[in-house]
Amino acid sequence: MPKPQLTWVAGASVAYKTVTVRYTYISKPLKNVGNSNVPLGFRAAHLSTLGLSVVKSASGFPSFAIFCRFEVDVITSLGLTRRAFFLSNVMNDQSNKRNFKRFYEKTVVPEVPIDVDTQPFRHKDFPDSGPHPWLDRPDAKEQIEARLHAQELTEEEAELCRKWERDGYIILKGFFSHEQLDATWAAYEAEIASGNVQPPNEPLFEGDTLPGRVLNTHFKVGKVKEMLFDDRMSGIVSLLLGTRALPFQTISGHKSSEQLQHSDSIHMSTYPTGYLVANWIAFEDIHPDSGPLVYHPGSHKLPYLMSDELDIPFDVGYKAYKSKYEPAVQNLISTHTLEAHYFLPNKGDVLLWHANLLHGGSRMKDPARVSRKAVVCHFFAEGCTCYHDLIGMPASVMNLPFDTEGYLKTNPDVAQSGWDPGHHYFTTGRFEGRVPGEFDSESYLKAHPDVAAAGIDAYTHYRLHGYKEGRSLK
Ligand SMILES: O=C(O)CCC(=O)C(=O)O
Ligand SMILES: [Fe+2]
Repeated sequence: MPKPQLTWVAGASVAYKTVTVRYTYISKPLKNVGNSNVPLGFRAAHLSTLGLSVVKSASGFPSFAIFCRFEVDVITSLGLTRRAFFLSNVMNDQSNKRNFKRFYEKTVVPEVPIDVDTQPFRHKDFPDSGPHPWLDRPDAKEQIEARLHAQELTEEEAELCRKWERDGYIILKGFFSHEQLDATWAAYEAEIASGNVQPPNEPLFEGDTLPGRVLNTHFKVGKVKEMLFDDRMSGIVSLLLGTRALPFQTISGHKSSEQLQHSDSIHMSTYPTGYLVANWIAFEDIHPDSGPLVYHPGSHKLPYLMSDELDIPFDVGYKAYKSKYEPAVQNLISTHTLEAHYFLPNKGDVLLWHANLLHGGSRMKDPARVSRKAVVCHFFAEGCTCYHDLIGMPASVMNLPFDTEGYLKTNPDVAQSGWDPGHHYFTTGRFEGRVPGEFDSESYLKAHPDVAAAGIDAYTHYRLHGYKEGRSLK
């Protein structure tokens, strides 16, 4: 048998993107035996050792394995390099893929399952269930070290995890390039100029002409969407959550929100609790007088303060939020003497905060220095039930069936009340047996032949059973 020789024909580095590494067995050219797509990037690699092993398989025939030890510089999600080794059986293409699957590439599986079709979307109505995010568990510190030791984390990643566990936030310096930020902001302003994006007029002082903050501009501005779906950022959010990140919402703004401190979990909530991460991306150097983001390190370890505890009914949501929730948070800050930090980033820096970290937009101090250009992205974890505790509604990512027009048509009392139809249905209507649209017996029976076969009246069936079973209307 000729001495096996291997060369690797590999990749020019494509920073931060998946690259393909190909290595070919040249003494006997086979197919392209190793062709592995790795999630991050290789910068350089060399083959260091090679071994041939012959093992007897269960069938009695020998099977061959050619082992190579590759040394590679892996570009991590932060753009840092780490020397890694992997032992690869080049006869088995799949093994490389397995080697590079990160531990957080999975979704949340709640310990107590719920029926999302009948579940009210209030924190108090969900079971008290895990799993908790890995960095919120009592053994988080040990887990970080164990994963570092097992080379599942780089030292840089471990340091981010340690800080997240301790302080509930991290800052990434110079994460986005000035070119990307300028192009994104120009695209955002172009949509404003054309009238496609209409910022609310929210003057915060006399003579304030800056546009108000806009929700979900990523639906209209492709470049904002690119930032929400940025691969490197998703990698970091996933690392912090311990599961795949689900990009959810963006808020773009020219100035401070002047919003009092809060935890995002009352606005953007998850079951199980705690699977939210937000990032705040600075589009310019932020001046201390412009009303910078204020946050309280360590406050993420306080118990989650949700609507039920303050007796906030969903139908008075924001009124009670102002009169009960915000004072309660101010109270927490003074009782626990929580230190206030102000985020004074340079353009391109990003601050990421934990689901329960208290933060807000501080007051502007100087009308001549109010520009504070930023985009905030909010991420959930895949697999959670995502909702808005304050208003008792599912989050749009839940994609539950609801037909606004049909609901208004069949529920004239709702139409007359002026209540938002979706809000009425999800918080009240469905518990009164109302249906999420226009009910048509014929299409219901067609969609559910078992109901037709049983000879039960379609509408009666839906109200008594179908809705609880999550059956579709048609
Ligand atoms: O930028 C601010 O002023 C506050 C942002 C905030 O609280 C959020 O987006 O969750
Ligand atoms: Fe917030």
